[in-house]
Amino acid sequence: METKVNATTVSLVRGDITLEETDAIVNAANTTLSGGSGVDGAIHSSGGPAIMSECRKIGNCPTGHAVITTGGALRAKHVIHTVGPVYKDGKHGESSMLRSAYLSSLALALEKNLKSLAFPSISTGAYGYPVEEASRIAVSTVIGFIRENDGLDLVRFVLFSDRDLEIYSRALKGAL
Ligand code: AR6
Repeated sequence: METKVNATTVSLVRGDITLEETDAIVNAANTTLSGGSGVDGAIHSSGGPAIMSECRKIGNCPTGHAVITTGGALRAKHVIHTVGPVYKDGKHGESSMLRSAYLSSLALALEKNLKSLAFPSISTGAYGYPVEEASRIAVSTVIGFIRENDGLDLVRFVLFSDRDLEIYSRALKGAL
């Protein structure tokens, strides 16, 4: 699914984010930037040690914030590492933290003059965020940001399953 918001294309695809050729891909990292499973593991194993070496120099990233490194051996030139919330019961500020993770990543992309960005479904794997609610937050945050800010040509969500793609497609239709 693909749509245009102002001058920015918003697209949803099913796939592996490590194969994306956008200027940056976003990593669903943890606060220590020390690697892990899921998207984080896939990005470090495909991108090689240059990414971890920059992560070590940066040191850490609080929940809801974002930092940028090289893309190493990836097709994307950069990786934006953000940290989504661990989902407890929805009453511990999870939604605002998730929104903040998306906003910080988008703001960093603009600041670095990047034109295209690919997001995974942040927090909905190991961190347990229910995907329906997370998809609505993800999509509405991205659309709100690009309505307010020019400069990005493409924002893509790369979903790992048909089910997630369907859920994000519903969220996108609902947000337009
Ligand atoms: N491409 C796109 N999506 C993927 C890929 C991939 N290659 N691999 C997994 N997904 P997760 P989180 C999907 O767990 O919930 C790590 O250990 C996956 O199916 O990667 O934010 C970090 O170090 C799910 O839909 O991220 C942190 O400790 C989504 O990406 C913690 O996990 C997010 O799942 C972060 O947990």
